[in-house]
Amino acid sequence: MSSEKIVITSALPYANGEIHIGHVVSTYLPADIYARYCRMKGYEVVFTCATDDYGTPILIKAEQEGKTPREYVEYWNKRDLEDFTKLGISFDFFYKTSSEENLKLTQYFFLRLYEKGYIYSKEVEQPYCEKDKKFLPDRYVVGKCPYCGAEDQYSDGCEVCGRTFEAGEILNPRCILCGSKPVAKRSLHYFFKLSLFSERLKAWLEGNKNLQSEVKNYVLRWIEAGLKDWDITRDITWGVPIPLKEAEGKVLYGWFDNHLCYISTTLKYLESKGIDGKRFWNSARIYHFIGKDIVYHHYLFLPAMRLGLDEEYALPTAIPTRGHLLLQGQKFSKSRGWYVSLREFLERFPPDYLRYYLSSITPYSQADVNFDWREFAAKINNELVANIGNFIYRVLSFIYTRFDATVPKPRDPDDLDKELINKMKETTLSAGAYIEKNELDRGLKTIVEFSTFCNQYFQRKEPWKRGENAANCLYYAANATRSLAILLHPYIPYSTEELWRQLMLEGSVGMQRWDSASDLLLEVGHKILKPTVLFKKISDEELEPWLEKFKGSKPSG
Ligand code: B3M
Ligand code: ZN
Repeated sequence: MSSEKIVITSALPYANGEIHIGHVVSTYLPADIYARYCRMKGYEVVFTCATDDYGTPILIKAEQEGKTPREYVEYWNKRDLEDFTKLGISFDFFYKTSSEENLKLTQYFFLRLYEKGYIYSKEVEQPYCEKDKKFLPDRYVVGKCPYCGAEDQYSDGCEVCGRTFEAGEILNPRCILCGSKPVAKRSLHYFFKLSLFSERLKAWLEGNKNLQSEVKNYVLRWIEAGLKDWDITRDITWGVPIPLKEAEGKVLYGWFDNHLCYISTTLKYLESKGIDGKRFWNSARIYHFIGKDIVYHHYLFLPAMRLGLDEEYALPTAIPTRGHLLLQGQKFSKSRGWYVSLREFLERFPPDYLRYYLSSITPYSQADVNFDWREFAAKINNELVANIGNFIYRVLSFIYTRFDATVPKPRDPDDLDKELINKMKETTLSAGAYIEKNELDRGLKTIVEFSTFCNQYFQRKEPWKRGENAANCLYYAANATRSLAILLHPYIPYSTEELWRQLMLEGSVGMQRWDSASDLLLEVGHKILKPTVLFKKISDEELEPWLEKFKGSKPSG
């Protein structure tokens, strides 16, 4: 048994609207597959997440709904966890950035960085609405992007060209509350000297062999181009208060505290188990799973802040970064209705169908992934139903009806049996190696190929002709179904638990050792239940409403 320690986090969803299937693809599903796999390897795993509760968009929404921001974020915190749980995302702990623990850790980081001279203050001009009598940070102001000219952009960044900018850079600004033109008013702001970290960040990026090189290279180019200091102040009340007398009424920018929540949440969980959280953190492999839109924050701000505290809290081992999900070749857009919420999806299809399809089409890269309804149905029908499900059902029903529900006693293995045993061992090793490297799609492909081989094995053994072949075939094939339950578990946990139950094996499949998938542990004489099919075909009628809703798609660019 390995005593390796693993911390896994996935990017924190804003407590501001429901989770959709686009969020799942880059962040939550890959992190969950990785976490489940690591647990089965016998590693000590902590898998955490939280809602990202602060920020002006949330404050604005809460104001519009007549709720306090705390009430507002509590609602979404609960909703998000429900949705994730339905999808089988196995967080050990799901918490929030607005926790007491995160407040303490964030203020601690702020003060340490401030003492060391990594944070300085200066007066800056901020947009202020004279009618509403308040400062208007970020999304309180809309206008024209100074870089690409797109209209109706928020003052902190442009959704069209992807650039981020400072307050005051936006053209033709107006207040979102009343539409009037803001005036400039002076305010004391605190800045993090990101520029001071260029060399250390470069050394860390270049020295860390686990980071994806394509991401690393463009982050290195940003450093070459020169890093700007980072305004970490907001003149609002919803956020972590800046712990200085002269900063009363000011809070920290959400991107200062949110990634610290990875640490505060993980430590809180560990400490609730009586474990020294900081020690665990600093001796673990640490993975932060993210989507490519937040690379800047995770590859620059996050490591710089930890470097600023001389790695009192260790830097990540890797930051697995994946692309966005397109829907029928187009970008998700809630306002245009080009969007499927996770909840809505799971009302129609089993969670494992989404997990299976997305896992099979999502590479370990920045490439965007396309959700296509017909391809979704085809994958489920041809692979999950006709390949994996077919093999399992054939084997179990054969044993149930012809062998009195009992695993038969084989003779010495023939060449074909030996080939199956070898394939089982090879697949366990190679699928595991792929998952370990985060190449989850390749891991799955290897397992599906094993299942294809199993079908051919069954076909070639022709157990229905009885003879000596039958007992060997069913003994080895039954063991192959056990292996498949283990190997597929990280990807499709619900169906593999059901298979485990039908196999009348003890405990849960999630508690088994990954490596045991290469062993013949289903014993002669073992009884099984009457099998039922694990996967049902998606019919044209089920698909129709979705094709109708998302028709007229342009081919993806
Ligand atoms: N709340 C979500 C996003 O920008 C943001 C992630 C925080 S991770 C520390 O997609
Ligand atoms: Zn106004």
